Amino acid sequence: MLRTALIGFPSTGKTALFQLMTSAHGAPRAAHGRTDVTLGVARVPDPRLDVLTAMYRPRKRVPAMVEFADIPGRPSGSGAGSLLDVAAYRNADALVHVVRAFEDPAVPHAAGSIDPLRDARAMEDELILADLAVAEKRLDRLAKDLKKARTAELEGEQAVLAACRARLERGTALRDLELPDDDRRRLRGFQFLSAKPLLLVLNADERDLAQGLDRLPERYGLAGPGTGPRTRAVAVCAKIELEVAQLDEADAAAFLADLGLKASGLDRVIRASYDLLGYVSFFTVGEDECRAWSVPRGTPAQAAAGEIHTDLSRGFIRAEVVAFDRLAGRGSMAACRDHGEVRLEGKDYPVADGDVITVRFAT
Ligand SMILES: Nc1nc2c(ncn2[C@@H]2O[C@H](COP(=O)(O)OP(=O)(O)OP(=O)(O)O)[C@@H](O)[C@H]2O)c(=O)[nH]1
Ligand SMILES: [Mg+2]
Repeated sequence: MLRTALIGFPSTGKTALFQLMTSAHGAPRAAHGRTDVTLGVARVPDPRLDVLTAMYRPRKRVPAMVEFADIPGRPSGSGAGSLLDVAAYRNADALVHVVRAFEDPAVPHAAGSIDPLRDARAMEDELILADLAVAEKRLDRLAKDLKKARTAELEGEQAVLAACRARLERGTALRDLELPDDDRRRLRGFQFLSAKPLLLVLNADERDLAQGLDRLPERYGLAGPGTGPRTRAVAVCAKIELEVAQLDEADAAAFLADLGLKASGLDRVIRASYDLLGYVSFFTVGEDECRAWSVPRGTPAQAAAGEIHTDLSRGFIRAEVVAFDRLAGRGSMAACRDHGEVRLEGKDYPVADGDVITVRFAT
């Protein structure tokens, strides 16, 4: 399951967004050993799963899921330590920075005024400072160890960490750093925050709805040229959309249309996250269960099978694959077979978005 953590200064709407994303799916729970970290799960909306469910009428319908961790914000300049002691940030596949754009005299802004670009940059600086603290600490330790014994591995680690430190000292995040696989492996354990893909969620003012939310991140300078490949920005209006989410489906759709929104906040945030991370969905079907799964684009069939169950990966023989569009078009797996549209693929086959997969495996 894809794991994300909400990051942001106080009173930006993190908890409101968390509720918007996760309210449809069970009660949130406290993270292990922390009372200030709340974990919740969002179901990934996917109309294709509805089509498959209508076709198979399974006992269970299981959407793909994304975990969100909600953590109270601390004011800008709280120091690197304030980010470093939250494991949910370090364990996340992506960070979601909730940036406040809504005005509300009843909800004071920690920095005294509304300025999304300033806040986005301030958070970037916090991430960079937190990483710098980690890199420096490890480099000090390495210098001592290398005096005792020089090994190629330690020297390699020192070289790549020094490159990271130089970059961080220039005020640049590690997100877009291109590295050979060896160096990537050396850095993995540090879980650098500024290396994680970053989704900026602009929490818009109600008045912004009139002009539409699509272009809002760009208008604030949070999207467009100059923002790196591993960042995305999307705008929501958490408070209003939370109210809409409490309506039944038909009313909610009508209300969203009234507001000029093409999709719900949940939809837009999830889609932006998938796009950011390069995730694709594949499906497993049957009378027992129809289910959506998410894997990074290009994941080989054998590894994708491992998402379902480790036995399926271990005993993997072949994957029977049919594209969702074909299956939906023909109306049944049998018809797809008759037309030769069910392919047999080996363990290295890169799973494509919309693949409906049956894993053949030996126990
Ligand atoms: N007007 C308006 N108010 C909002 C919006 N989103 C959140 N709020 C309000 O702002 C206040 C703070 O929102 P929260 O979601 O609790 O903010 P937070 O980021 O979780 O705050 P911390 O956990 O303290 O860091 C609450 O009173 C919300 O109702 C919004 O889009 N518009
Ligand atoms: Mg909160």
